Amino acid sequence: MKAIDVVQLILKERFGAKPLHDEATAFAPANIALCKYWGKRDEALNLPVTSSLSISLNNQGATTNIRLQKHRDEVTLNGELQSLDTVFSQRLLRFLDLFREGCDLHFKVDAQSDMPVGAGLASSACGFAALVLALNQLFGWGLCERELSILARLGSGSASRSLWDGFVKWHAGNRSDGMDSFAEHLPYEWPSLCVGLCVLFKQQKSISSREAMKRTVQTSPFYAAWKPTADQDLLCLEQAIQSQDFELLGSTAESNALAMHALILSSRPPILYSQCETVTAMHTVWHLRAQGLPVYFTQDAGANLKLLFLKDASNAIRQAFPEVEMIEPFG
Ligand code: 2P0
Repeated sequence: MKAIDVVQLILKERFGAKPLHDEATAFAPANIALCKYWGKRDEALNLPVTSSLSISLNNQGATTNIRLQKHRDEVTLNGELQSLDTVFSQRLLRFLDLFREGCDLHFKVDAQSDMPVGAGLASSACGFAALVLALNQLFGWGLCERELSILARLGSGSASRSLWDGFVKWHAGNRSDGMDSFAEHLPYEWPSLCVGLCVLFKQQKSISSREAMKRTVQTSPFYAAWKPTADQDLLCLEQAIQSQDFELLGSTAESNALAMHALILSSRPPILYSQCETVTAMHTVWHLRAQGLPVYFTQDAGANLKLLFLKDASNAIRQAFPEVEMIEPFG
């Protein structure tokens, strides 16, 4: 099945209809996975091998404005006009093509991202989620959250989780059309929980998560261990969230991230997202923990770390990581 078939299934008679408005704007928060999505069972539809669970970063994310244009597409990122043949523009335009099949429609897309793009800081997730929300307004589709999550997934898997604040679970599903692979908000608040963004490296990563994911699935001798590990971690995280057990949350998220990076490193040829600064920061976290401070980290497809801690620990975290950007997901 192709992405456009899924779009037709969701839009039904609205497929191919003209937009209701000339422009629309939407915001979507960035999300950080505590149980990671790593590996697809269907690359065209971004269907995952495992379910995953994330926390959204409140008001940090992407704001996307989309407006109709007369003659040609235009893309700007943080106010800068992008050439249409960059990877960024191509991915975005290919996604827009799903919604203008057979119509002579052109768009101007202005994407504003609070997160550095391509640095393993969840920029594509919030970018595609904001775009889908903006398209829903522009065309006046009136889609429900589940349908929006499925459409966002077609742009980028992790975007399916960026439509809500707080904790979000993406169900892997098992249907080949992916209609059971969508995310949903988990109704739990945890006001004292903090996420610290440790931006150690802003440069674009050398290999995209899409490529790295594919290589891991195809070549890591350990990939078979990933599904049972992620399934178990997901159960622990859900239990930790329900009972507000911070040690269980932090230790599970950290181990899950390290297991994902171990898989990635064992790909052939190998991929290592960490830089020296990443490893130093990991040792600092472990040292703080050995001294009794409850702090954990998670790491996505890049060199940066995200710290997990409770508000009481903020001062100690600030001393150890002066540059950290602190976010209160429920603040
Ligand atoms: C996640 N990541 O769960 C994992 C952990 C990065 C590390 O989802 O190919 O940009 O667009 O579906 O969503 C990053 O991969 O990949 C990602 P595609 P995506 O957040």
